[in-house]
Amino acid sequence: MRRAGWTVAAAVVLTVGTVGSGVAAASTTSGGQPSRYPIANLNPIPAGAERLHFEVGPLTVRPGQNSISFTRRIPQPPVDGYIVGMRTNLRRADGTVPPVNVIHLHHGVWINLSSKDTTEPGPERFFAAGEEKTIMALPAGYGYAYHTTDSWILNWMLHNNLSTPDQVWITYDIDIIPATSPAAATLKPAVPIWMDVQNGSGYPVFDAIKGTGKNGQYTYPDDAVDPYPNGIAKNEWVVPEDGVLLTTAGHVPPGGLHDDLWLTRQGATAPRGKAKPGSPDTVHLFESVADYFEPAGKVSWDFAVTGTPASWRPIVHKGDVLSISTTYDTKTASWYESMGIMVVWMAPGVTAGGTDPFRHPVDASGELTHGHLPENNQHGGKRTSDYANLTTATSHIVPSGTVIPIMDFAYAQGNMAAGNTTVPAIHQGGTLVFRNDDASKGIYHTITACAAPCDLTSGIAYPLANAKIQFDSAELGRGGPPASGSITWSVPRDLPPGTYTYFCRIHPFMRGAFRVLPKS
Ligand SMILES: [Cu+2]
Repeated sequence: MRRAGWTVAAAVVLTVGTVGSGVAAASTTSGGQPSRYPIANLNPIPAGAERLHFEVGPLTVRPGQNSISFTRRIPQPPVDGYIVGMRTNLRRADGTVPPVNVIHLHHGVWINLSSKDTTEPGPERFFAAGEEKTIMALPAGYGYAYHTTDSWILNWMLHNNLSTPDQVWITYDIDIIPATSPAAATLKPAVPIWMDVQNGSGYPVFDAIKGTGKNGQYTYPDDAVDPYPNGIAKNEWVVPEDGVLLTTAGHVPPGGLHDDLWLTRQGATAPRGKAKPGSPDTVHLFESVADYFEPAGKVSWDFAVTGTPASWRPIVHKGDVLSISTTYDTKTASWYESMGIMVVWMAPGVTAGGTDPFRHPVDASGELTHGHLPENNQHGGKRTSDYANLTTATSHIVPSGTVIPIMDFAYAQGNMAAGNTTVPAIHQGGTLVFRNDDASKGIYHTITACAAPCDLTSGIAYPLANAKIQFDSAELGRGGPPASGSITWSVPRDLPPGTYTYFCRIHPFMRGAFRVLPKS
């Protein structure tokens, strides 16, 4: 089963014009790894456009917050017009951008309640970014029609990695060509197509577990076992009318390697080397690559994604099926609650100037939407005396089923805090039960295996879910996603003897250990 539909009101057909141009600048990054891709120069404001700055806040971020919220009636442009570019960021009261290892924008989704979404029932999702802070820019000649009567809301998830409260503003800059501008008269309308490997899911995530997939990479949904149990391919959308695609860039969290956009046309044959393996009628349209500046590898938010080059203009036909897949690195670590999203922009009813992707390859390499960001400079992984190496600590044997409370951001037994010298131990076949006693305060914790001794400083690249034997409790808490719905988690009974170190994925400074002893 596939979802189809075109729910946007018929667009006014206007004549083509050129307004500004996207110019690629030389690749420059500060710190970390050099970029393999050119960085799009998106600083110039397109001709005829105005750049408007908006903020939502102050937003109080509770200690350990990792919940999903909505803000209604967010600031909007004061004039009708066409939006041609958009970007987002966070700021504190003093104007600085918070370091990503302290507070990060898990995601922001800008939603227009006055228009229907193209790929899901519900209001229109027209812009989104996570901590990778991808910038959206439409190619010259196209714009997203905006009316002051539109009603916007913001769906946001801010993640406080620390145990202290904080306050931030979500900022967004919009490049808009006012309707009264002569430049507006020549624009063609563009509409957002939300493509998502878990489109329509309340919390659109999946887990990419270390060692799964092929050759150290895991592609969703292709490598997943029964990714869509009710038979709806959530990663697909049937194109309701002819048109051209204009631009896209992907969203992935750390561990993500690339998002891929595909087009299936019944009876067509993709050009040589451009077909999806095993599907000659499915052609590759674009690969949005996560290019890591992170010195520790493909493991942190220190990356940017590539967006389509300015010349990208695939023609799509009514009845074609657009689909998305996303690929993660599973050599190094597990990546829990992962995503694969691409907001694709389309000009409905326009095919002039486009390229038929079944005749000529269109999947040229893209351009990064920005370079290395200074808020990503705290990588972690350095030696510290803050933690005790518990792999050599003495055991204190506890009965199987012993409850270990988690309270005030600490594991009650086996806490890796400096000075602790013992770990709780059970015999093989037994279990320990972790219980999150902070859950009533809306604070979620995890027990996630990390490679022993897991005792280095916290940062965006440390610790990782990189233990030899993987386990993860999910986010212990109630109240809906991302919480698992349970405040307890039991250690798997099949662990072989050894000392196991773990951390909290939400608060990476939280570390602990337990031991499994041979059967007595
Ligand atoms: Cu925690």
